[in-house]
Amino acid sequence: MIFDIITLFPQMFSAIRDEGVVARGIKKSLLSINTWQLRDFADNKYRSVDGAPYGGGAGMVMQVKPIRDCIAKIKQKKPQSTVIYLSPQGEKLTHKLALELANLNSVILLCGRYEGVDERVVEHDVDREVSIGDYVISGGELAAMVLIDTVARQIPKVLGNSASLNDSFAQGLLDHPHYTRPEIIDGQSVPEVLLSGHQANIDAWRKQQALKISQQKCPYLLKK
Ligand code: 4H3
Repeated sequence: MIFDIITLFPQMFSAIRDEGVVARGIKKSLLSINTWQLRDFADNKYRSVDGAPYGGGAGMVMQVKPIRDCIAKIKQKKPQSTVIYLSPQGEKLTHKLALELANLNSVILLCGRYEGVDERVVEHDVDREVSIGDYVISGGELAAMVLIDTVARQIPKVLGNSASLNDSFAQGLLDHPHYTRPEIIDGQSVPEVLLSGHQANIDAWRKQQALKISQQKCPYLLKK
């Protein structure tokens, strides 16, 4: 899977490119991350890509032309690419959406800054708008990285031992609690069942814990 990212801050993506699960996926040639500096598509010597909003008000708006030209350039080689704009107006990023996006071969992630992009980009150039939650962040880059990480985990072989099948959300639930050595610390002990060696009982306990925690913290997960 290829991610082409349109951004004013390409360096930010070193955070996922250099370390962790995404970095491993890149090393195994299962995914790649290409960044495109939007300023390279500016048509003025100041490399400016924004303008004041029609109608007045605070902040700046990202102009259509540089974005459209950058998308066209990427699509020369990958005409089938799906263009995703990260914004609070988007469809909520969930495990289900991550599974769906993991089937795509090439994705263009458009990262906004300032007040966002000119609406005509959303109308004409964007295939899908995706949101990581009901809050505003200062740029689309962090949202794009969240999307890449969660989608990458669902691509077969990116996780060492196909652990994505173990993702709690693969069951549509929150995770059960985890424990490791030592057996007792500061008077706190590990639940007996986990030391029993009886795998069926352990599995049943974990399932029951996952259900209980999901019911308490995210009851809407159980309504599905
Ligand atoms: C995504 C992007 C929140 C989300 C974002 C989200 C800056 C979008 C700018 C950028 C626009 C103004 N905030 N919830 N911020 O996924 O381009 O919103």
